[in-house]
Amino acid sequence: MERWLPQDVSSYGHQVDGVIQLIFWIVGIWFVAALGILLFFAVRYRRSNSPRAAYAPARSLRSMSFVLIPVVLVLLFDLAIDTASTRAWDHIKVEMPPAGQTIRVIGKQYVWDFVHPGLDGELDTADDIKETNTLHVPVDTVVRFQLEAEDVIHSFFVPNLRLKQDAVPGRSITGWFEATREGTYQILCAELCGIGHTNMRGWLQVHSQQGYREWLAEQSPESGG
Ligand SMILES: [Cu+2]
Repeated sequence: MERWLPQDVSSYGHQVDGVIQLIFWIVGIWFVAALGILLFFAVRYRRSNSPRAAYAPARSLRSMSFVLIPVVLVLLFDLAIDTASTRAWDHIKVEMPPAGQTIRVIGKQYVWDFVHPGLDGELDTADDIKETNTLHVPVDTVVRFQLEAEDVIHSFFVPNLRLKQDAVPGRSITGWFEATREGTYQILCAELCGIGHTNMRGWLQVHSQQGYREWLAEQSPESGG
């Protein structure tokens, strides 16, 4: 199943994938079972082989159990999914690990603007580095983002990070991720935001720690570049 999903380069990606797999197997097995039972009954109780169907009200516990048992089963499987997904949700959305880096992501029709802190590590200072459609981060570092939208609702989607978060005008939404592998990964907008929505794409560039420092130095005016 791992092969069907984009490569996981996120510290919490395995938790998201775990929930997807759990749901896939529970739903998949019951889907096949339900179709099998339907087919079996259709053949077993076909018209040429059976008396005419009659309406039978469920007065005994035994006849009610045909509904009650499936209800309990659905509830139990639902609780299993809830338990697994709550654990992932708490880790990803509630607990906020200390940030090694804070960036700002601004969605607007039809580009992503990324604001990186400069060498001082602080946003909203003179050495901030603004790039359109390319986000630079160091590997194995908790990156906290402040997500904003300039015009309409967008959604910051990085499939390889298992990250998708709506960007809402007038709000600054905080989240985090930690990329575990160097490379270049696609960033998409996952909220239909207008005529150019499908072209609203960017790239996440995950550098080595050393490579990120070099990139930062290159961008800084003091470096003489
Ligand atoms: Cu968009």
